[in-house]
Amino acid sequence: MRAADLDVQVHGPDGAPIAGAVVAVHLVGQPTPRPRPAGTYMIDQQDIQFHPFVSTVPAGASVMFMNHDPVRHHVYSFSPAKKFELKLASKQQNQSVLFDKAGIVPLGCNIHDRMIAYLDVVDTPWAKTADASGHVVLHGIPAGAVTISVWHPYLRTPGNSVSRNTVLSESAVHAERFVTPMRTPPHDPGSGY
Ligand SMILES: [Cu+2]
Repeated sequence: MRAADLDVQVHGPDGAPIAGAVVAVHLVGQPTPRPRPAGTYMIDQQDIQFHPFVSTVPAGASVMFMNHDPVRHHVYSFSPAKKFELKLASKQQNQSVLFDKAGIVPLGCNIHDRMIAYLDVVDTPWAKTADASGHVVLHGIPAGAVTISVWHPYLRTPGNSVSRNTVLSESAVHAERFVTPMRTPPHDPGSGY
């Protein structure tokens, strides 16, 4: 199959990179294949924060929750994509949760109100969380028409998301730039942001 690479840069109107933005690609005119979970997906809890602030995981992935704090946490989500709660004793590790349905899963802690994180459970093999420079590279996308979507909890857009269609040509690196307004975070999301 002829494939293309996609290079996406996400930043605000002031030029500041939007770290943690989730970039996802769906095929247009043909079904997007289901993602296959591979490797280990982890959300750490340290210094009374989740790390990372935004995670991208394929539907069907098991995510390991780890607690490095000397206190306990009580992780929960009310998301339609996954309702769960998890009691983690201090320094407790290796409790995993299966995320089998695509959607945004906000995470909170019943004990620490300021602990907030997000999981974007995606239904495509081509999705990734932007690095500190707001940058994502996705490899091996079939050439042709695609929809590129960008999601971040603080985007000031409907659904906290923006998307556009484009056509990827084979063997070239296709570059896209998204400039999108952000709202002020309700609190300091911490160093995992
Ligand atoms: Cu907690």
